[in-house]
Amino acid sequence: MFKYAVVREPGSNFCQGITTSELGLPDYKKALQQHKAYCEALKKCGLKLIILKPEIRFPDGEFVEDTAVVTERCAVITCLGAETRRGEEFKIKKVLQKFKKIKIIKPPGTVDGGDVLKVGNHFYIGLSERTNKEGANQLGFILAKYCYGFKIIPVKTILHLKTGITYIGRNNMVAIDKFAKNKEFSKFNIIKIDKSESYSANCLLINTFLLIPKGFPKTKEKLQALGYKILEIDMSEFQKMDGGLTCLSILF
Ligand code: CIR
Repeated sequence: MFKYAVVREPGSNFCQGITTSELGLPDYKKALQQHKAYCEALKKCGLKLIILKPEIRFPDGEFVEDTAVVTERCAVITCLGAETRRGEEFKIKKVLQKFKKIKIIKPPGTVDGGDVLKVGNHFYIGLSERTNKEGANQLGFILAKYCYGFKIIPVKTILHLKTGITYIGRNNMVAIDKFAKNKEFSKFNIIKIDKSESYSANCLLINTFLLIPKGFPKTKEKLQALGYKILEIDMSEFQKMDGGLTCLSILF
């Protein structure tokens, strides 16, 4: 069970963050409302929130997930793959060190938390444009020291591993076609996401609730049929900046 979530409000210049999406400029007011609704959903799941203020020098700062990998036994502060985002992790480290033993990914290693998929005591680490081999290995060795297993998974064509696949408990993975076919994940029940709804492969299980992005009816129907208690969250403004549900919080 998770008890805490670290989140950061989006700053007024968050539309200056990195994006590859062609969905247009996000609306700041709407993003703030959506962020508030996201925080309310986390509270509904029983979490205590640690809410950080935006820092203007980090327009991508609300995507806190990328800055740390938190486990039961330690927290690993990452070295972000995008140079413009380096430094976002300072405040996160200050918060996490009150709760966890801290380990650090060192350059030239880079890791984004969005590439790290935890399933119980095992971690899948995506090798992407943001997470390099050196970073993935550093993270793997740290995790192994704490008795976790890990496996490195190549990620191409999408931003992060969890952009395309997330674990939602009960041996269920929600995945886009590319990962649904990957034999590394063949031991899971795969809920395959329709091509037209690929953004909804990023779901977030928090205790007894499953958060899914709003506006993806095919995914919703499949997950409802499996008996999940679903909270639908409007993510339109964060989607425009390539962010998904998992990106907006660090849970532990
Ligand atoms: C970036 O490109 O770094 C941000 N605009 C989006 C980061 C999304 N984070 C995530 O998927 N974990």
